[in-house]
Amino acid sequence: MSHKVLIANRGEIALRALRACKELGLKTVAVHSDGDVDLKHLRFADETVCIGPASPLESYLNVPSILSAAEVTNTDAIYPGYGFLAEDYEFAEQCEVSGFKFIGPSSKVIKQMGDKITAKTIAEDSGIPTVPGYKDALPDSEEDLLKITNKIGFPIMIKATAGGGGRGMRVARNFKEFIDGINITKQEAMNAFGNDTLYLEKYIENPRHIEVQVFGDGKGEAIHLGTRDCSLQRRHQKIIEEAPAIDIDENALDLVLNACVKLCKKLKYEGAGTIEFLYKDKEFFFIEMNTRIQVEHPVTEMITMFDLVKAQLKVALNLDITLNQTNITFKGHAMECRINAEDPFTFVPSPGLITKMHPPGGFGVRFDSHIYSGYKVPPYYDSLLAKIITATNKRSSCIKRMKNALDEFFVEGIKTNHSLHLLLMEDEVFCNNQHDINYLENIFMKQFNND
Ligand code: MV4
Repeated sequence: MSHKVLIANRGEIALRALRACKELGLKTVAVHSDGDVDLKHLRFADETVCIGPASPLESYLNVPSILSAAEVTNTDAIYPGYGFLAEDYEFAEQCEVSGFKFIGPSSKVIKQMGDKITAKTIAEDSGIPTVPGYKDALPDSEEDLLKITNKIGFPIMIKATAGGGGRGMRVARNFKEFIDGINITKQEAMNAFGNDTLYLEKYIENPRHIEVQVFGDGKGEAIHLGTRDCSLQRRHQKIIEEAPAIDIDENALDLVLNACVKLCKKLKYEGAGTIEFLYKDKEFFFIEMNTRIQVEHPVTEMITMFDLVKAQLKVALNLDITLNQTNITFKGHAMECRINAEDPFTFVPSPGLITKMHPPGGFGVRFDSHIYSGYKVPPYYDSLLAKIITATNKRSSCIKRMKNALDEFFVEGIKTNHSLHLLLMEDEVFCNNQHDINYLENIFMKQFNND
């Protein structure tokens, strides 16, 4: 039986998925917007379909248009990638109803994890450590609220259950800020998500962001593929990621990895998933689960040689695959630098024509990118241009290899954050792995403030 996969995404991840499809002998349909006719992967797809105008709402987020493209091409399965519709449970549901396999977990699981209180409860039921807090309906009286805040202790983070990824949350450092914060966050959550249910957590100050890659076969078998450290970020946009996370307490890690696998087995989780944690003082605290492939998946692939995207396709299409934890081994260290089309110091997007560019190469260098000399970066989408991934036997040499890769890489015609990455590879705090989630924004970037 031959299969046809529609890739409902763009840019580097669409190319990544297309390459995996071709390796598995799958037919491919690449969809694109009017503003994306020059995307690299379109040239290698069996078929291409235009799904609408450049505006993402009218194309990559346009469910009827994508389903029509699937219909006319006689598609079997839809690959969502990350962003756009990847974690939209209604899209997953509509794919199934229309007779197309959604490549990912069931719409039910996507929906459960999309509700952060439900996700936290599911995590706790599998023995995953979570942040102490309060997730019942909040009382109205200040007296009852005071009892709750006294129990948790300030600082407290107020979070919307429909939020996530940094949206719908606020820190309160005293009771006045707390009362105001409840009201504001409720308002914002109602406006943004149409759901104003809140929950509370102790605010963890300056933690690291560690995540666990999981993978399930949808039938109750599941494995983990270790950790990633994604602490180097700005405004919830990761800049550098690495695998494995290092300097982690072994006992705490062992417990968390086993609990993550238990959760996936219990949910009969299908495909790739990421369980996110805050890590502080040798303790892990669950924050949320992402039910999609992530941008940073290559660093895990480079230390395990487990092809996550091929595995996603295999599980979804019922191709031969057996998941066995003992077959997963970890070797060396991998690091990823996200190259964005933006000013390196103001972070203002910089779309436009790439007049000239040269990719890095060599032993242990991976370049996941859709760009080429003459490609025009459209202004409508995420500014990710390329992921440079280096893999070696240990972190220090990984950084050296990344420096070389960055030196070789150049893009002319538009601004990129290339020079920021070069500075970070020389930064003492980063090189000593002493950074946390606030380091880049609160400390590192301050040296460039001239006001
Ligand atoms: C937190 C936290 C501190 N304490 N929860 C941000 C995104 C969402 N996934 C949850 N987030 C946070 N939750 C408690 N109880 C700090 C953050 C946070 C953060 C987490 C991971 C990576 C980057 C971050 C940047 C700012 C805040």
